[in-house]
Amino acid sequence: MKTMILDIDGMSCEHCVRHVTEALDELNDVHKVAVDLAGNRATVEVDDSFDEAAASAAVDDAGYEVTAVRAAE
Ligand SMILES: [Cu+2]
Repeated sequence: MKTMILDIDGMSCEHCVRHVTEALDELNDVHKVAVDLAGNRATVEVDDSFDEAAASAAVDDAGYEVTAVRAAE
């Protein structure tokens, strides 16, 4: 397990937070999701085999844009 941070554009309210949370929760390699609306990011606990491209695609499909993915410090 590791913790990653996804910077996300396009979230404006709790409705958006729920959509992004659900999109990430559906991924098999994602175990915990915490979306920070004010910070425009999601912190996720994931398997070591985490597929960044698949996670970005899932968020994009929900109507938002992942602008960066990085390991949490
Ligand atoms: Cu919204």
